[in-house]
Amino acid sequence: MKAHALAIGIVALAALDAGQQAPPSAGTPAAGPAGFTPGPPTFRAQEIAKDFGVGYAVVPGDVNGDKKTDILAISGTELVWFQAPNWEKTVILPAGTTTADNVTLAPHDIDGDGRLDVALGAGWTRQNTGTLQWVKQNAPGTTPAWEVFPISAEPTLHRIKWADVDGDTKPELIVAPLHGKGTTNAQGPAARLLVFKTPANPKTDPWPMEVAGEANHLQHNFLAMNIDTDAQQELVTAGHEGLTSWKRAKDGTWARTAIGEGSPGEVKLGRVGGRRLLATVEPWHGAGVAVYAEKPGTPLWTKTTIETALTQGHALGWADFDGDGNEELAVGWRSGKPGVAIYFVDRDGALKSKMMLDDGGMDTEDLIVGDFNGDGRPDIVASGRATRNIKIYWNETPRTQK
Ligand SMILES: [Ca+2]
Ligand SMILES: [Ca+2]
Ligand SMILES: [Ca+2]
Ligand SMILES: [Ca+2]
Repeated sequence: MKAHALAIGIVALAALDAGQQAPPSAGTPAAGPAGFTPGPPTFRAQEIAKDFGVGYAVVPGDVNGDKKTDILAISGTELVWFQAPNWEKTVILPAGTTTADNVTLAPHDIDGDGRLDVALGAGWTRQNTGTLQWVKQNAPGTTPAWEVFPISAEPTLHRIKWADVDGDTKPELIVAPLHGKGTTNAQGPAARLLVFKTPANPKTDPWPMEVAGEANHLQHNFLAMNIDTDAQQELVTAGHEGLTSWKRAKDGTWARTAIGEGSPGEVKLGRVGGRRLLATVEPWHGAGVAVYAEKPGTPLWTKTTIETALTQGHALGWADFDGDGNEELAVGWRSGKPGVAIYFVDRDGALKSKMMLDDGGMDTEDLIVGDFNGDGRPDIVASGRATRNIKIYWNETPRTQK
């Protein structure tokens, strides 16, 4: 029975992908990663947006407060949301509202009125711009439904996230530009890492800002996690200098520690066999995927390379897709023959197997994991660059394990 269900799942995915157009750049497809084996997780793809433009980022969030997790997304020009469970699209900010391109977003109820707001980074494609603003969701029936308020500006602003780095239970807005100010052709000073505190009146008050540090080049992404046992979160940046953790002391000074060697460009936290693993794309926009295993007693996590043949690896996400209690790693890449695949590793970070999820139909710019239909099985949402689409990959793995 199980093998039969698995075969149907693979056929369904293959049929869906057959209808996809090849990305415009495809002539002779570049050789891609090899060595894929079937399942066991089964997925059904649903395309919720076509002709979306460059799908720079997707994030989860309950926009309308009905306890169902919706999906927010940005193209270069628009901020939109897709409402669960039917994924109807609503434009929050139409083209022309922000300085093109939108590049990063982080939902949070910024003014504490119970309605989800959105912090948004834009100005990506213009020289020496980089704008930071928040988008307030007004009460239902109000015109306008959403309003934009500026926060700050930083050249090459690239990734933002909310994290509680001082342990006061209220998250700060963390901002990571890709480069330092004045960088040209990737040559220049290190990029800053910035922390903004939400003021009492975020519509009118200035947002207090702290510089956590200025040490990374090609600071492509970061995450927040609690590395130790205190209340506050630490930051882990992925950049040319490797994986670096950042910890704030009570006096507002920051200490940084190298925790992973290499030159990674993305980073996501997973757990296998009770051990924490950090996955990266390496190098920045590169062909490789590495997994770093936490090693008690030493700051440096142990690195294992599990993939070397991607074209422009760009997005990662960990979840327990097969229900065995260990997380697997979803990986998305772009250009050449793009795609999404799932990698199975052991608790040391060594590759056990990998399965293709989308072979050519998703030029992956961003990817998130989460349970988007409340059935207890983690799904995957990805947004495309050349394919200009957004897909949900519904996890339909039979619940026979665990
Ligand atoms: Ca909702
Ligand atoms: Ca709000
Ligand atoms: Ca698993
Ligand atoms: Ca699900």
